[in-house]
Order: sequence, then structure tokens, then C-alpha cells
Amino acid sequence: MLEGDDRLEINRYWYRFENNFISSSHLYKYYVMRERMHSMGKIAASLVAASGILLAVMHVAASSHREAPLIAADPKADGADLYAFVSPDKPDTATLIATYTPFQEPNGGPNFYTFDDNVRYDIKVDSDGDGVEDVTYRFKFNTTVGNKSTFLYNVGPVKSLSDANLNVKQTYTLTRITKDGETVLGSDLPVAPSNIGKKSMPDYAALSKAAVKKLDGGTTTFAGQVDDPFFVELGGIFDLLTIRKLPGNMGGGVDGLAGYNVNAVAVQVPLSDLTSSGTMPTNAADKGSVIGVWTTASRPSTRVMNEKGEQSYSGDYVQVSRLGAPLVNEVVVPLAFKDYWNGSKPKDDAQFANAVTDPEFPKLLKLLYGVKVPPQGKFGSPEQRDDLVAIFVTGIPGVTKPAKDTPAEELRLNLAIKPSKKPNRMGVLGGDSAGYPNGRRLADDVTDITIDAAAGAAYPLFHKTFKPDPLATKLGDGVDHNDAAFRGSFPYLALPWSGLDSRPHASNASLMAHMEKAMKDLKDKMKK
Ligand SMILES: [Ca+2]
Ligand SMILES: [Ca+2]
Ligand SMILES: [Ca+2]
Repeated sequence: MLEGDDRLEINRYWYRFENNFISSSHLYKYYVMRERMHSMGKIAASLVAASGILLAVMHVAASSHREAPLIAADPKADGADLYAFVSPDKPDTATLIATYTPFQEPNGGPNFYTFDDNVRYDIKVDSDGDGVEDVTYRFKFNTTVGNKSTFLYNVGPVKSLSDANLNVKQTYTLTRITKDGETVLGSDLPVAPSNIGKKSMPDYAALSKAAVKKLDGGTTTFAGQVDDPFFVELGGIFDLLTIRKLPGNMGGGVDGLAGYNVNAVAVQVPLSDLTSSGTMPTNAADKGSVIGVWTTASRPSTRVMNEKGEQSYSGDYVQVSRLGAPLVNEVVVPLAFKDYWNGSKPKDDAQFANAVTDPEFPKLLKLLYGVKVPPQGKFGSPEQRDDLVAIFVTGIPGVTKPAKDTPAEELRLNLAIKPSKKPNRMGVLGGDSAGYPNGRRLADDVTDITIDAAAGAAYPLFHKTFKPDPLATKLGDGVDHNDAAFRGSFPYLALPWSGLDSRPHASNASLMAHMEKAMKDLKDKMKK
């Protein structure tokens, strides 16, 4: 097996190769360099093991975002992730972000990645904990095509969002909905387009910035393409929870979403717009400071297609995607209920109770890694995992427990907890109460937090005498951060990867050819 540093190093190089920071010849040179530093036998072993890693990477076609059978076939309505946090640079506001259309290969033209005009993209906020939304931010899109006689997304360099060269343009209307009615916060708002490449979009950062719009009433909004902010080892997790470098908190994982883009809708709003009192929350101990957030996508119930290639839509809107806390529908909800979950409402979540009190995931950790996990059992039994119920469903007492007691899966956020000056990727488990599961910041390592929580890391909060397995705070997927730098102000999300610079995931084959050649050369040398 590879030794620790080598494997980490190789992974780092692989990572940089994957993201176009180095070429395959650089990677080859790296091995030659390592060869000089190490004995022949050891580096040969490294190469064999590294090939294994790369082979595994090549077979990653897995799905975190494509979490349920039906919605996997409808990517434009497939909610990928949800983020909610008190804005670090504007702590009297909160930022709410939902991402859609996961796994965008940046070069996937000529029909690049648009929002769907027939979908209602909603971010919903429950201000009092009854499982019913009190405030909804609704994004509704409109697509216009300038010149229908070309196949091109853009017909020349795009220098502004209104540039005639941008042939496929999207705008949207942002509406705020409460029990008092609907208020249009902004209309004809421009969408940041897909990032095609330098020739088409010489200054993409400026285009993205121009799509950030300040509206009357203190709301700022953004919609458009971004780097997928979620970082996660997909290949390993879905290959029966493989952790490439045990126990998982020291790197060594492969970010299955590296280099992919996603479409985001985001708002930054005054905190007082989200509380049931309508006032600024100042006391973290006040349950009225806790909100719950989730995103839904809805489509008209009827789609009619004809042989002219046309489609028409009618009927009431039906919810087809639902997302609150990360990884819930992926790893908590069993297959039989996944599509049903996407149509369900938080207020009815008691129906899913057993999936949380007696989850499958900790059983797998015990089976595969021998982790001593807490006891668990059906809803209402003394063994039920009340720690997970608090984290995912009812809120953590004193941190994210809302005013009312309805069991409801929402991403809960205490608006009175100030942003952390030194954010810890492990959030509350890492002693940073401004992070997940108190809301979710872009850099929170929700995969590691979820794995550790499943293994019982937070169980002693509810069962003082329980001693968790020492592994419970060390398990992880080995991917600790995003592959692109987040921006310092709203919408914070990193700029999308461009089509021109993207490295299609299938072309790793060329890297393999280099690796195999390097191995053969080394073997030949050893024979001499
Ligand atoms: Ca409510
Ligand atoms: Ca990313
Ligand atoms: Ca991780």
C-alpha cells in the first residue's frame, strides 16, 4: 500500500491535474522526481496503488444530487443543495442559496445550462417551527432566443448581460410570498449565463457580478451558473462507503463534483424579513430566532407533446423536488420513499420517523468498519436515535430548536448566532456553532459531519454516559474543501468552470496511458 504522505501527494497532484492546473506530462515528471527521492520498489508500489485510485476515479459516475429515481430524469428541477447562513460580511442579513441542475459538464453545448421556464423554483422559510412556510422566495424564469437561425448559444463575444451576442438570454421575476400575499421584489432580472470560454466571454467574472442585483427593501438577488460548491467523495461513498484513506479526516478522497458546474438561485435578505415577529433577532436563546429553510421545485401537472417538437403545459403546479438538510434524501430516506419524499411537505414528516430513529447508515458503519455505534430502534422505542432526530427533524435544544414542536425536516438556522470569525469545516461538532447543522455555510463539510453524527459523535449530548467510538469524530470522506475559491461577498459561490478550459471526465484515459508508461519504464529499470 501507499504510505500516507505519498498517497496524499499523489492525490493532490491528481486533483490539480483533474482541474487543469497541471498537465499529464507534469504529473509524469512528478513521478520521475519521486523516483529519485525514493527507492525503486517503493515508488513502483506507489504507482500501482495510484493507478488503482485513478481507475476508481474513472468509474465515478455516481449520484449524490440525483438522489431519487424520477427526479434524476429531470435535472432542471432537481434541487442539488441548499445553504442558509448569516452573511459573514453583512451579519444583519441572511443568505439563502439553492442549487439546481447538478453535474453540468462545462463544455456541454450547444444547448448550455438554463433554468426551466416551466418550473417554479422556491426557497421556503418556516419562521415558527410548525412545518409550514411563512415566507417563500419564488424564482420564475423567462427565456428569449435572439436569432433562431443559428445553433450558437452566443454569436460573438459577450461583453454584458444585455449584449446582442448572447443569443440565449434568461431573465427572472423574484416574488416574496407570505400569508399577506405576493410581492414582486424584482422583474426582468438578468441571469448569469453558462461560462463558455475566453473567446465568447472575455470577462466572465464581470458578467457574474452584473447578475447580482440590489432590490428595494434590502434584498439582493442572484441567479445563474456557478461552480458546484458541494465537495464530496461520490465514487467511494456509493461503492459501499469506501474511505480511500482511513479514517477519513486526513485527505485522500476524490471530489466527485470537482470541475462540474451547477445553476444557483440566491437571495440575501434582512434577518427581520425572516422572523415571525418581523424584528431583528438578537437573543440566540429565544426560539423565535430559529428558522427552518428548504427548497422546492414545482411543475405544471400536465405536459402535452406533439410530433412538431412542441410541448405545452397546463394544470396546477405539483412539487417534484424537495431539499432541506443535505444528504437526507440520499442516505436517510429509503429507496421506496425517495420520489414520494420529493413530493412531501415538512409538516407531514412524522411519516418518515423510523428512517431517522432507526437509520440504515450507522448499521453500515458498524458492518463495514466495525464502528461501535449507539443503539437504535423504531420511533417511540427507548433505543431511538434521538440525537439524529434532533439534528435532522426537531432541532438541537438551545441551538436550532424552533418555537413549535412539529417534527419537520428543514435546514434550521439560529439567526441570532453571529458568524464565526474562524469558521470550522466541522461546524457544531468542531465547536463552531455558526456552522452546520446550524444552517449550512458553503465550506461546511456536511459529509464528514453527517458520517460522524451517524457514528454517534453527538450522542453523548443526549446520553451522558455513552462513550462514542474514538473513530466517531475521525471518520470522513477525505475531501475537506471545495475545488474552487469562494468569493468574499454575495453570492459567495465560486465562478463556474468554463467550457473551453474544462477537462471532460472521460479523458482521464490519457492520464492512465501516461501512468502505465511510467510503470512500465520503472519495471524495466528495476530488471536491469
Ligand atoms: Ca410556519
Ligand atoms: Ca466545486
Ligand atoms: Ca468531507
